[in-house]
Amino acid sequence: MPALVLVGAQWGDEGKGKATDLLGGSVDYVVRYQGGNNAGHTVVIGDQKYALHLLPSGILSPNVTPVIGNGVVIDPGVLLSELSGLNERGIDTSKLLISGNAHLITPYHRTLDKVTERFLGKRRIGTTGRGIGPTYADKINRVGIRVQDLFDESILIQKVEAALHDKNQLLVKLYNRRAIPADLVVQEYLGFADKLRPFLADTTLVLDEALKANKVVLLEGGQGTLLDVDHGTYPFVTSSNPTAGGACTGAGIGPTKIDRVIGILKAYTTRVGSGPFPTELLDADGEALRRIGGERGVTTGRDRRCGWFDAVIARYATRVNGLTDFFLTKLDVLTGWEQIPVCVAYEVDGKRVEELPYNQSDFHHAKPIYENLPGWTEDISGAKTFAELPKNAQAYVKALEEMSGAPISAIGVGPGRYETIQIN
Ligand code: 2SA
Ligand code: GDP
Ligand code: MG
Repeated sequence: MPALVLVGAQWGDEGKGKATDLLGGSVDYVVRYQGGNNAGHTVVIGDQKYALHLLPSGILSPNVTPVIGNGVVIDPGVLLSELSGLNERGIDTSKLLISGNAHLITPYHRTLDKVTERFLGKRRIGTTGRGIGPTYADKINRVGIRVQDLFDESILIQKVEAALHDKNQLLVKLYNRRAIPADLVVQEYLGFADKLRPFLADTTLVLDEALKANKVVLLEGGQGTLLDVDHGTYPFVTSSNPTAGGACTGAGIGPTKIDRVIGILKAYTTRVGSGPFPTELLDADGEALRRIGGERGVTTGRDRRCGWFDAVIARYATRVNGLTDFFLTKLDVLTGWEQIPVCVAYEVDGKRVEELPYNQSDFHHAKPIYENLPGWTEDISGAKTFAELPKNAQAYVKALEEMSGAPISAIGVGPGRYETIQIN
């Protein structure tokens, strides 16, 4: 079996960490291909809960080789503390491989992220403040620092000086902040070199050899489809490509190697940060979803905005990712509602539209058109098969499947590794 991709079908936090962990027993490599420590992927194994930010969720499966691909942006201090945190809990992280081509987040990227958000005021993106956008901007602008630069002091000095040349002007003159001395950054980053050296690898070559040897490679996305810089709700997006196409560039694998793309889909919708969200609930139902679903940012602790399921978005995710199937998550959170509204289409300027409007203003004005589906009251967290679900829960899943354009192959009924119904 070749490679498979796991991608968030909404605005992130659909439960990708749990899904990756669940597949961990049947895959050989798990690769993060974009994003950085803005991600927060939760895995619950027995009574242990892990929050992973930079490391692929497969790091918790002993048989898996975890890989940080070239498309990821790495904050080395955060990476090392995440590694030592796992080591202290008895997790072996020695198999980790890191691409020498991945870009590094530096203190000036973090500072720029924060000051630009402050400057934007009400128009801010609501970033995680981890320096993600400025680091990707430098990558595209060809002034980024890569992992491999840590191993050549003179190159590192040149690159940091070049990168800081205009940034310090900006910081001092526009944002009224102190300049960041290049030598301090260089000294700090040279200190990371020896600690990262054991993990350094030509990851695209490693993955190619693995695929040739019939190993299974899982490409794990961060964030979600609607946060994609090309296909999301721009500018309220992250600065990378979580969609399936990004998996190819971010891991260095050709599209012909991928035969399955799984969309992780929450049974309702959430979003963190600013930007349009047609089914958002600003009432007691939204509050209840947040409370029951534990909808709080894993990285920043921010409350997540909550709303009903949006089939327009799910159909869009099927289209732009070429999804083969969905894992539907958090169905248990909907237990207890008498009626569950589901957005089947939007009304834009008095007209019914079935597909996500590509025009930003249209999407901002889109009003959800709801259909009410009957709810259920039985506790479903112990259900092991589809047949064990109450009839109305079965009908809810079937309706979502029909509207979303791809089959649902697994259903999450709780946060634990095995609280999942597999559908063949
Ligand atoms: P950034 O920091 O530049 O990537 O922010 C840009 C937008 O992307 C959103 N974003 C996220 N949305 C959902 N979950 C994310 N990870 C954390 C989590 C979020 C947290 O798992 O809970 O802890 O707040 C994530 N990362 C980035 C972000 O909210 C902006 O809208
Ligand atoms: P990710 O970023 O997509 O990995 O998702 P997060 O970890 O940010 O958020 C998902 C949250 O939902 C985590 O707290 C998970 O433990 C939890 N979770 C995942 N699947 C399920 C499920 O089926 N039911 C419930 N109740 N919680 C779930
Ligand atoms: Mg998350």
